[in-house]
Amino acid sequence: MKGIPYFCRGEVIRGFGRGSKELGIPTANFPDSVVDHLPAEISTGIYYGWACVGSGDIHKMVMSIGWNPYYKNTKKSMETHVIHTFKEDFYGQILSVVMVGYIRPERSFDSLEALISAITNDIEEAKARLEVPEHIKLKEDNFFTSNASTSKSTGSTIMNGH
Ligand code: ADP
Ligand code: RBF
Ligand code: MG
Repeated sequence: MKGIPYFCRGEVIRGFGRGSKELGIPTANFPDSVVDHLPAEISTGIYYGWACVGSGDIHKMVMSIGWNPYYKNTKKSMETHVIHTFKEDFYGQILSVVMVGYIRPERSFDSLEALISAITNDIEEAKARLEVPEHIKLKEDNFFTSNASTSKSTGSTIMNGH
């Protein structure tokens, strides 16, 4: 898969407010500055990798990149579901992620239940696929420990392949 691993970070902004959280799948949305920096070779679809909020712990994640065909969005988005239960929301904080693998293209579904069940499968897939030395190694990358991840002023810093 071209373009990955791909490292990026940015501020967590308010998303579409569709109540993903109520469905048990909150997704932290990146601002346009991060979305617009995505290289052309990164195709839309569902990715998995590692994520960390501020200078916190590194967790597994799944990310959706694209137009959410189920909702027919007109704007491309990057939404990350961190596979961890947080005590509080983290709007305004810096989310650092590395995308390490691709799961599937985005698609539309006949019902919200079908969308949720596909996302639940993606989460299980991500959990399993991340358990290999090649991916675990990236968790230790100094991208996650460098100062930038704790600094708000570097909110839209993009780093790749460094
Ligand atoms: P929005 O439409 O504003 O993105 P969501 O319902 O998708 O709203 O909720 C996303 C917000 O939930 C995130 O911005 C973050 O502050 C919070 N949140 C709590 N737990 C998680 C998690 N495990 N993964 C992603 N975001 C989470
Ligand atoms: N939206 C879609 O329209 N089609 C998809 O195939 C799709 N897959 C997703 C996979 C994951 C892992 C995540 C986190 C989101 C996905 N979404 C998809 C985005 C979803 O529509 C959005 O998060 C909603 O706000 C959930 O209610
Ligand atoms: Mg969201």
